[in-house]
Amino acid sequence: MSSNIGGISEPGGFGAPFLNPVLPGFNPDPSVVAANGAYYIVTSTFEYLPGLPVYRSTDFLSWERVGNVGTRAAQLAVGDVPTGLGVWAPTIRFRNGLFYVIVTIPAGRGCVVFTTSDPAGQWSDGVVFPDLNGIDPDLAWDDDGTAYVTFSGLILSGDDTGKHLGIQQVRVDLDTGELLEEPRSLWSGSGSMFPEAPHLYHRGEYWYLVIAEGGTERGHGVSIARGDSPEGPFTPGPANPFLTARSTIRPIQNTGHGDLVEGPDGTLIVLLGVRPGGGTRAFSPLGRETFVTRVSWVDGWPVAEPVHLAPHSGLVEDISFDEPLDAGWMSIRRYPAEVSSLVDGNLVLTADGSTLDDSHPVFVGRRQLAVASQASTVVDASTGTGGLAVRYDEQAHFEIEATGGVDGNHIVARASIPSFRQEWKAELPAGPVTLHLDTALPAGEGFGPAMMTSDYITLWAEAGGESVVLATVDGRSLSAETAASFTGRVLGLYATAGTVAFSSYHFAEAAQ
Ligand code: 6LW
Repeated sequence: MSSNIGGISEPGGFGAPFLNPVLPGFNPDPSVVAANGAYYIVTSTFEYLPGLPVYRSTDFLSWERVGNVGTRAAQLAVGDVPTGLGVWAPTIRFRNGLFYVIVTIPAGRGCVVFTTSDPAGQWSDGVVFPDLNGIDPDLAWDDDGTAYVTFSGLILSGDDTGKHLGIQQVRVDLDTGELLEEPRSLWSGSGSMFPEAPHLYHRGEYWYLVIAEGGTERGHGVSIARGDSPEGPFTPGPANPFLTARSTIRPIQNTGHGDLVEGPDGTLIVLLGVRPGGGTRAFSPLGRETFVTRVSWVDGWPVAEPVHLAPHSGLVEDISFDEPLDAGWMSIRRYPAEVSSLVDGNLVLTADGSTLDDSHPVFVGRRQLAVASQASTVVDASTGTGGLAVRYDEQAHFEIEATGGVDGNHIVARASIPSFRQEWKAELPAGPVTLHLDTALPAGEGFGPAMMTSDYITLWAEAGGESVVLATVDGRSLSAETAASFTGRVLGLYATAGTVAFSSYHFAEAAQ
């Protein structure tokens, strides 16, 4: 068997441990559904476009990115959303031949449901629920076909903005976006903060309400209650949270935001987690990723196995620009096609006055898939300035760039974090430049400042037979815990002056 994420393959085998993360790199808030002989997962994308990637598998081991829900600007309308807002926490479901994705876009369209009969194809324009004030919507139907949206009552607009009403539920008309009653409060967990990410399932004789609580950081966990009807009342499970990594030594932390599914050989829970690194295990460079673990049922209650770490190895992406960009390329608040063009086997970016410090940079990127990695690109910067960056957001990004000229290439490496910036400069001969951005775990053993970080990022360049290392920078500031913009690391190509042409993008996992 093989694992395949946007063209990345490696051998593996189904069983414990799984290949985990299932979806490496920036893939938070996963939701999963089994339909038509396959499994589908969608994840959050915030201000990145195209939005809401759809991943497909038939065996839960080999995953392929088959498309995105948000392929047209008006669907997600994140063109002006503040960083960290945008597309939050989708739920994917299937009923009567139709796939549904319901999602919240805070500071945007609010709660929206999209449908399609082909999850790899085009999704609908979306029906908005203007009166639904909350996040993390779930969709379920009772046996009569009544549609229920169960959601986390974090108030997003009006005088009570920021107040949390716990888990709420409302019957809805999916065709019009109308609420058919006043939202009602449901069981909201065992008392930890931020009850969220509810999912409602009919299984056997019970309706089960699964929620996340404890917040999406180290306290995260998954709790459960059950009742005789989708509206409750719900009786809490005997051991909540039934899944959490809090206060444990486990390599995957923050496990929560789970969605249950019947897998190839038993129940699974798909969830988010992080891989903290460094001496105090404080920094998670890739952000929140998608993991899976097994669930068994004891007396009608789920018991979850710890989430095992079984990472992909040898991940490689070797991309030339002879073919249309695949769905793994993303831009910020704009689509890749709005900021780039493909000309004679090159990805061409034309600067528009913005830089990586701006909300709308000329940037086309892909998820960083492994903590230790080597990324590179070959660029012709003879008519502009462009480079290779790793970013969390407009305040947290490291990059290496070239500005060409007849006398040679001026190379700049830059590290920007909130309130601080440093630059390093070098000169290389004229001609095409290879820009490199390598990430490596701290080398050596023991305890001390050098071992406290998650990784080190080395920025270097080659041209005309010469190479120069400009800087090795501590990577902890580009982590989920420090950037805190809800996203993850995205590696990408950008332009800040004139026009630049990239002829390749290469990413390879490095030995740790
Ligand atoms: C998501 C919610 C959360 O909607 O973060 O802190 C939001 N909790 O479950 C964005 O991922």
